Amino acid sequence: MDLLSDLKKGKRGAIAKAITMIENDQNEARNLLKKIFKKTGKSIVIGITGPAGAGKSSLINKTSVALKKLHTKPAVLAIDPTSHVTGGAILGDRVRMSESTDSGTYIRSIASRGAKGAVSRSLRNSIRILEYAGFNPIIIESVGAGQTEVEISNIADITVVVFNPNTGDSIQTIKAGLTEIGDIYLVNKSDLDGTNQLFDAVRDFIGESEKNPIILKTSVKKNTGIGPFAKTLKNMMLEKGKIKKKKEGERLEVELKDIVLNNLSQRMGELLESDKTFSKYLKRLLAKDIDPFEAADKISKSLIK
Ligand SMILES: Nc1nc2c(ncn2[C@@H]2O[C@H](COP(=O)(O)OP(=O)(O)OP(=O)(O)O)[C@@H](O)[C@H]2O)c(=O)[nH]1
Ligand SMILES: [Mg+2]
Repeated sequence: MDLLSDLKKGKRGAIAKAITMIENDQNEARNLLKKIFKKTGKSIVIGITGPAGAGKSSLINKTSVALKKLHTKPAVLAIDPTSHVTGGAILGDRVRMSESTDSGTYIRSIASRGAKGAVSRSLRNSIRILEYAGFNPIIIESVGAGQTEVEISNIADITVVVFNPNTGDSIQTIKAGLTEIGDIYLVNKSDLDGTNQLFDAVRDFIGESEKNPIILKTSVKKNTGIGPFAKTLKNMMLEKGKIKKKKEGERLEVELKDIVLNNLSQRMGELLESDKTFSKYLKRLLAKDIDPFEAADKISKSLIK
């Protein structure tokens, strides 16, 4: 099977296989990325974040159908906050997203656990796979903020924050700084009481934001507000497309630093295993002859000469 040409054709099996490769960080994944990298960096990434249960998956389900009607080809990556062992969240998301899958949207959960940086890495590269397979926009669902390792707003071109009326959660998250990141704020479950109060509260809180974000009311249950939300996204995609190149440049710089630091840290770890200075100061540390900070300073200085 020619994975590359199947990917290019947008074949689901090929996409699934490629993302699995990337998650498992195999050498094959690196080879694949080498081949597709040139063709990536243009699709718009939409991050949808908000408290657990805010209705992110349900919204994405309906919105992707609406986005398809607006002649875009959306794909979805859900960052699974739970362990892959239980599978609970994945199954839940699959069920809630069944409509969008039927309409041809590609949906996939990716694991949120693993070594530091691993989530960002698999997210960035899964986005590249989906882009190569012809998808645009690529929608990322993540529970926000501070709960996932990934700061979704660093990866997304458009960040959408979802709130619900009558939950202490929403006001808490507003206060906790989610108001800094959004390009769009959704008061979802607008079929419930307290919608107008929350809408006003969000408007007041984001009043000073430089981004001048858009606030919308949506109800998945009543199927209201989804059309306007999709249209807003489509317009914003065009707008953000113009500054995509600059953004992509900034992100590549961050990514390159991440990878170099990661490589160095790994190499240094290996060096320490057999380093004489390390064992010398470790002994002195164990004898309480020196404190950990001083010992670390001495070792670091001897390593970086
Ligand atoms: N009343 C009402 N319920 C909604 C609405 N949207 C979603 N729900 C319900 O809210 C619950 C959570 O919805 P999800 O779409 O799973 O929310 P989520 O934000 O993806 O949840 P996590 O991925 O677990 O963080 C489900 O029972 C939905 O049916 C809405 O507009 N109105
Ligand atoms: Mg969800």
